[in-house]
Amino acid sequence: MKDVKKFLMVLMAIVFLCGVAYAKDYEVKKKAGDYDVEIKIDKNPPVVGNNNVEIEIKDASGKYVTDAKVKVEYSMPAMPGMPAMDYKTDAKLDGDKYKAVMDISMSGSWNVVVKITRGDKTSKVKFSVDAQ
Ligand SMILES: [Cu+2]
Repeated sequence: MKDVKKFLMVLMAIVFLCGVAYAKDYEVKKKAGDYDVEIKIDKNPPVVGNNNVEIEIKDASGKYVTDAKVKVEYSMPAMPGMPAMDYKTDAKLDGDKYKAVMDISMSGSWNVVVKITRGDKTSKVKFSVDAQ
């Protein structure tokens, strides 16, 4: 009986810890040209529907970049019975970070490109998400 109790407590602890880890934002940290870019999506994994995206861009000296034009492009290649899907949205500056909403129309693998334009130079961060 004691062992069962212990087992249940351990099980609950594991479930709780997994829940905490699961609830965390989906995060991507990458370098794009001279920038350190950190992207957070408020759903992990990203979902069909609206996903809030927060983009933090720092220059080589660690300062926030707040004068860039930031775009989020997300696409899914064509598959049987489905044409290619391509979406674009502008991320808007909010404080030190850029914010956008990705409205994902179907589950599966999506390619995401964050384009950062400053002057005549564009840097890109590419990653993919598996929307549920
Ligand atoms: Cu598809």
